[in-house]
Amino acid sequence: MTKKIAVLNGPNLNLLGSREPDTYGSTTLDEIQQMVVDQSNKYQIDVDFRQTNIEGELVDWIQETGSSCDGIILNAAAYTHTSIAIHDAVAAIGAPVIEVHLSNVFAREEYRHHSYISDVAVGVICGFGANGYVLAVDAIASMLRAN
Ligand code: CA2
Repeated sequence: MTKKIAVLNGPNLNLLGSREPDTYGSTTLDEIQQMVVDQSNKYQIDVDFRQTNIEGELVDWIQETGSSCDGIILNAAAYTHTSIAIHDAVAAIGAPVIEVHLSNVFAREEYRHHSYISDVAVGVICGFGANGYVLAVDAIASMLRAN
């Protein structure tokens, strides 16, 4: 049966490709979406790809896709380091969540070293740029195959 994943992106990730290429690379979010869709097609996985700058909307989407999808790839961006609401939403759903960051947050400012998501995610991928999303698709596909 065809599986479905959601890829949820948080604040300012819509700016990818336009600024801060040294930190986040030059790939746009639309290009990342295409990379995710191409990789997911290899596993016959459908993709629901979204971005929002609004914390509550991200919480709503985690709740919604947590029941409509088989897994979630989540880059909550700056909310990763601040949001107990997103922690609680991830903890509340049944679907597995893979946390992704383009940059290696541990090689950056101290305030980026703590994540409210990591302890409720199945795993974390960070520091591989846009390719991290593709690696996350591989990880989720292998998890879903095992189920
Ligand atoms: O490395 C990541 O993927 C982050 O989640 C990106 C967040 C940052 O707050 C996290 O610590 C790590 C920031 C996303 C902002 O994206 C921009 C892209 C281009 C220009 C400016 C911001």
